[in-house]
Amino acid sequence: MKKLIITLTAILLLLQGAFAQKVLTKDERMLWWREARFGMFIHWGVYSVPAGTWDGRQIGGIGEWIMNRAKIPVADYQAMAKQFNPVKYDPDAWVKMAKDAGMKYIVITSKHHDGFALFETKASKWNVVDGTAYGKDLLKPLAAACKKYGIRLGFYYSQAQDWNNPGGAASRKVTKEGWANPDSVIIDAYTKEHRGHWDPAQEKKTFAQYIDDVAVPEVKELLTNYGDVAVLWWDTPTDMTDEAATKLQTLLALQPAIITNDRLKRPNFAGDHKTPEQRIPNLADLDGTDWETCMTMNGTWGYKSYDHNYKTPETLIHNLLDIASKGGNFLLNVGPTDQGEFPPESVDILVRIGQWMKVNGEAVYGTKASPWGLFDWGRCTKKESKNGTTLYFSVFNWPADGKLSIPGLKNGVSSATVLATGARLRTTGSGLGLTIILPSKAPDPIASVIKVEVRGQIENK
Ligand code: H79
Repeated sequence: MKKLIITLTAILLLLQGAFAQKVLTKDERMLWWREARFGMFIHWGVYSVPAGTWDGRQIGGIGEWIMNRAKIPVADYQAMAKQFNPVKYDPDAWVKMAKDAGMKYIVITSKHHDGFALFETKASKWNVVDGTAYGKDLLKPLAAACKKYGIRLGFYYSQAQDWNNPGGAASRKVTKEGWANPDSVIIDAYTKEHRGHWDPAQEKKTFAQYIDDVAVPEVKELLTNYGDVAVLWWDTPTDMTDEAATKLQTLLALQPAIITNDRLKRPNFAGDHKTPEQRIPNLADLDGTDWETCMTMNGTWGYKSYDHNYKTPETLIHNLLDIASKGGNFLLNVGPTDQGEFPPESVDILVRIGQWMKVNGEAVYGTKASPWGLFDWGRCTKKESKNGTTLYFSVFNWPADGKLSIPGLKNGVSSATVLATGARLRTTGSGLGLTIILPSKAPDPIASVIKVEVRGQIENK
């Protein structure tokens, strides 16, 4: 009897093991992501110390590029890590702000192009534990807070560009304005002959050595030491080879449910989703591939003390609805300070978006693209069930005549309501489409959602 129980237990354990090993399909892995629709990008690192100013000059462009744009020597840049001491870092508060804004996932720069690791690593001394007064892993407590609040956590990792770990790549792009450094001509000639590098310290190893010594072991640590990793967000495949990309891609097996983007290397490594940056694609550009627009709230990803050029909550909510109506995700950035705080403008924006999402989030989460594309008065999303279709019409511009017309909607209507209040609305149908009779005043100054339940599927698409 005892033997039988032991044998049965062993078989059960084996079966369980077999199930855990089951390879997930892409649809299975993408399920939560396609429902989430809204996430937070966080760009944080040593660049938040200079915060856009080097040597008394305000350096143009995006803040996390300051080392490259100002051609800061490796030793000088690394010295700034000593001042990176985010004593006000409160990961619990960060995650709560994301959650209250209606975001379902967070992607944080575990390492940006400056190569600085926000986590404990054995592969390089250039990390928060070994290089700063703060001396603690920043991702561990963030992972714990995400778990607590039910927010998925993903890691951005700059796999190719790395301006501090020797051998890492450096973009060779020259901006229209030229290099920010006054000695631009000399430096430009130097960088051209040195794979974009501007300091001999960057060239003590080959790119292949950098991949083996830093990128591969660090990604392995990220995928091993922080629990479930929802997303691996690669960026800028400068100098990447198929060999290097394969090594990194193989590591993803450590997280069977992980989702990855299209920036590991081009071509041949498409990943799961496309990543339009700072723009929302036109309907004509979409080909059925999953996609996510990443965007800044102001003009920079990494914190710049003097960039107060923030988009309005209205613009950002309209962006989210535009994106959802086209079937994409919105990854909206926050660039915390070197103290570990979200800029106050970002906090205000998140709160305002959260107020809207609390009332109207149903029009975003788990929805699919509009069957009709765009309307001049706003955007549409839809949900399909066995017997019918729910349509969400987010009205940006309230019609002066109090009539919302949806040409081409010929299905029978079960109900039409104001999502925020539940107030029932009258509709009139014709062979051409549906007209919804609206209240005289818009219920929401930013976007008012009209929820319409119709019978059957939408036929014209
Ligand atoms: O992490 C954020 C950016 O730092 C990164 N991707 C997002 C998510 C990014 N890397 N490269 N780019 C974006 C585009 C490259 C822009 C460049 Fe430039 C033009 C590099 C050099 C010229 C902008 C202007 C950066 C420096 C000057």
